Amino acid sequence: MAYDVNAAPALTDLETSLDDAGLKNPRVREYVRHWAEHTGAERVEVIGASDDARLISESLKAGEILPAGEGRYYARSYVKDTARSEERTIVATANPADKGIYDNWRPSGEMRPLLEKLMRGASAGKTMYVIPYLMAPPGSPLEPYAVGVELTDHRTVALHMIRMARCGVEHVNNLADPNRFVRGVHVTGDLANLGQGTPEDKRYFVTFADERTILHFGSSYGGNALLGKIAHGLRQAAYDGWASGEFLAEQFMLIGITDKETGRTWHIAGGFPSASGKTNLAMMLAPDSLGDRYHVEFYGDDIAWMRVDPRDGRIYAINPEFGVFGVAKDTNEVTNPTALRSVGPDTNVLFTNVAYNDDSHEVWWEGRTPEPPTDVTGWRDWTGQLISERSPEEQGKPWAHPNSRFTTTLTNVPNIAPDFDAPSGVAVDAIIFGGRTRDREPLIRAITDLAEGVYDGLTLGAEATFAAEGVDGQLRYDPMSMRPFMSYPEGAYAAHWLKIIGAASDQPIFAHVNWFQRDPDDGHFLWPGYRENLRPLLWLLRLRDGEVQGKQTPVGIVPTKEELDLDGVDIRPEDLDELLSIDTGRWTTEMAHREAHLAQFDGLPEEIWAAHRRVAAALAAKAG
Ligand code: GTP
Ligand code: SPV
Ligand code: MN
Repeated sequence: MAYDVNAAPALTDLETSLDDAGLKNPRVREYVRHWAEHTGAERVEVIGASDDARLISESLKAGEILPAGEGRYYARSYVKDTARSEERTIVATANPADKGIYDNWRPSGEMRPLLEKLMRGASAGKTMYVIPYLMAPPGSPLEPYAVGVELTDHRTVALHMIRMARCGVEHVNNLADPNRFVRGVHVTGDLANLGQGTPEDKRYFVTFADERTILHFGSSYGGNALLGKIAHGLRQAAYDGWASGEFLAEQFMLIGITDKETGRTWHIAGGFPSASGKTNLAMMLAPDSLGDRYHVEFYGDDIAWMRVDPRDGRIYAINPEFGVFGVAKDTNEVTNPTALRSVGPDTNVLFTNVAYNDDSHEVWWEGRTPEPPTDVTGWRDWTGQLISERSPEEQGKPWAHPNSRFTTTLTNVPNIAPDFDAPSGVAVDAIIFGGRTRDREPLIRAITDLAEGVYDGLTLGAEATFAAEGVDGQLRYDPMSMRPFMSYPEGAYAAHWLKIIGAASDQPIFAHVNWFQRDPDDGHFLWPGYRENLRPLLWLLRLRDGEVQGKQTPVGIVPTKEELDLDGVDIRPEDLDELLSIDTGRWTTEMAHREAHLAQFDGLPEEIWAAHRRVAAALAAKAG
């Protein structure tokens, strides 16, 4: 595109608009000026949470979003822009030693000019929204790592950022070091001409981790465009946590479980790969038979930063986010009533890529009700096609995209913990890993040894989902659920885990959970899941407190049937047996795959190899 810097029309007003917004940080102003000129944006607008109502009404007027009931909104994305792209996501630094197996490392000297070229003049005619944000509860000891400024040329992305992060100039105006903020530039590009998923793909999503700069070009979807969330909250923060030696940043949910009889509260953090149950677990309502006694509190559903608090030597976790970007599919009154409350009237929720009714402004997605609405009048699928105009071959297609989502702030979540924004976070009692695994993995197995727990996270194997393009259903290893978000080498990552958790005086117990085991013949889920998932977690906490013993197996401690509170659970006895058993033969085969998986990682700590050998030896002894 021909672009003449001198032609930038209204940028003379830039200083005035920064002044009017009260943006004082000189380094932020310098940065905004640089990228406004570079991208050719027509005007610049600094925004924060207080601008939401105005931005919503502007977006409605422009037809970028549609009303979806009282205080609820709906947006469709471009049809080829519905999920994260792992292939196009890159971590770039100046140091080739930062190259790992999963971080798609490239030299920053090569990527910088590429991104600069793609972004030059690419926001011409558009408004550049300047969004200062904080990825931490205010006052957190990790605040210095949490400050950022996203520049985006997409208003719907700005609306999402306001929901997902704490936004406003106050987060950058009085920094001890005014230069210490993550610089994130998001340029949407011409979505219809980017060759998504072809050899001519023009998209690039790059985190320049050692420069604390994020340049994303070519998408307006979630993790590709909300730079505070995934690029900063996970990739950049993981890198910073490692480089400083201070903390871990993981794709983890974070919950509290309170026993109302004793008043005791435990906290569990845990990683499941994308679209594998973190949000649902964090919003879990106790099963009816346990509801009088237990209550689950939501702290976070996608990201946790963890550190040792020197005051008591325990691991403390915070949720750096301020909202939920949740999967719509299968969310209903039975599976997740909490989620439905959090997207109810006047929540200012934004739905993306679900089905929408032009007349009634209702939304629908697969699993919302057992069958789609019978009267299809006014209903359009996520691509905008009228259901009534579908050809016979198109009848079976889903109405909503499988990765359609809802975006709502934490304060709308009915089970939000009262202390969700406590600056120091909460002490972690247990760390769990899990994923979509159709066989082998039992309902829960507890691990009491640190190296074996870290080893278990590193060997998390699961089916990938529709949350990323082109990988749905692939069985793959997803270490700690961080495979798409890894930003430094895996050997160093393992060592950093051992160091951080190892420094705690009272270490969390580990466990591997699986809600997704299936019957090989008819495919039904052996475990009912959702609200019932509280039961194995209660068992884990009792094990930690020494109240139950479980059954030692080569791969960890499994509950006995008697120990698992199953009052009111609808489950076939043979399914339960399967869920609590370990197939030694199947696990022995798995160990060979694990060995090959771990062998890819340079410099993997000897403790991890020793843990692998211990598990392998225990399996061999069992097999006799
Ligand atoms: P990301 O936001 O992509 O990181 O996903 P997530 O891990 O938060 O996943 P989420 O809780 O949104 O769940 C994704 C899908 O899994 C939804 O369609 C859920 O309905 C489904 N799901 C969640 N928990 C369970 C469960 O216990 N059993 C079954 N069968 N499905 C579940
Ligand atoms: C995921 O894909 O794991 C998400 C959604 O949590 S995104 O923000 O797009 O990464
Ligand atoms: Mn996620």
